Amino acid sequence: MDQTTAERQAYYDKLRPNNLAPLWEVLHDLVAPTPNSSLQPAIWNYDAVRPTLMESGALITAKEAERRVLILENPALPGESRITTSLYAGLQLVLPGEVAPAHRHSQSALRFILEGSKGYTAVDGERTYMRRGDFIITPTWTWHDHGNEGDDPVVWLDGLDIPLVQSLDTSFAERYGADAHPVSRPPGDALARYGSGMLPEGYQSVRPVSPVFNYPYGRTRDALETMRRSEEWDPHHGLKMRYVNPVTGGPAMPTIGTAMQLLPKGFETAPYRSSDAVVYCVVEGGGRTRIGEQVFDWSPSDIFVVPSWTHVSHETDGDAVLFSFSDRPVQEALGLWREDRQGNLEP
Ligand code: GTQ
Repeated sequence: MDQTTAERQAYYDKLRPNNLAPLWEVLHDLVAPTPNSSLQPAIWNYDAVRPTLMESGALITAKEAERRVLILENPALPGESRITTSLYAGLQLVLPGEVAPAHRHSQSALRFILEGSKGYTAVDGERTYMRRGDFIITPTWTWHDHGNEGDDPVVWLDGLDIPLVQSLDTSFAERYGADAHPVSRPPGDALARYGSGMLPEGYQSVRPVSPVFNYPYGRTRDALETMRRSEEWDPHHGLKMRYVNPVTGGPAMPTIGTAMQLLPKGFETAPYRSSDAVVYCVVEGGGRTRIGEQVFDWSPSDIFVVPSWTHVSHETDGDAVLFSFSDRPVQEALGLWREDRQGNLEP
């Protein structure tokens, strides 16, 4: 240690007991020229994870677990229950006849359905039945319980803003005290009322969340299939549609943005990056995605994550459909969101 280093170290040692620290030692990490995320790109192969998930079904009931979920942890952040810096993801299993009891919390959740046809989620008094490819929301502080009335396991991908809420220290949660919250409206009511290109006379939205809480895959897929005929492909995204709150045109929930994109057979997207780390779930088709320097092959139900400000490009074998979610609405609301369509692969 030279004289200067020793003097400075002695000075820093005096600071610590007083809860002080020198900015100049950390400034360039704190105020980085580009996001210096510690996230790693990663993929979860559904066929490989599924048997392990099913094993949990014999180990604990949905009721005892409250939510029987395997958390998808970013490999760079083991034990932190997060797939990106701000978002949590997990695979939830509900076996035939099981219920996951009613509760509510400040964290917002999305469900993206992978398996089963008779699973349901009830949100604030309305049940919605869930099928593969359906996108369902449980907005902040809404009562929700899940169940399975069918003969096959029900599995979905959960996406929650748990780490974001954690970093703001705003977690509140309570149990309803019974398995199910009372049902007061017939299934499909919200979609008919708010998702038919009309709104009830005099309707005023009271919260920044979509009154539609199930966006069925049939409608999404039909929309993409009809639009593909116009052949207007975005070089970076193919044909990409964002899920919106029909009242505002904004995202379905304020903290998590979601999209579905169609990439036709043989399509290669141009390199793209954005400041939001993105979680993808393959709905249909096969292909591969380059994330930074790594290439990940994927097939239906695989889940992969792209870190912030990392180049991503997709290539498909057949027609492919990808669901994705990120914290983009938060970044946009705060004026932080950026994208780079230059495709310049220099760092
Ligand atoms: O279904 O309410 O994956 O509260 C994590 C926390 C799911 C849920 C999760 C939750 C839920």
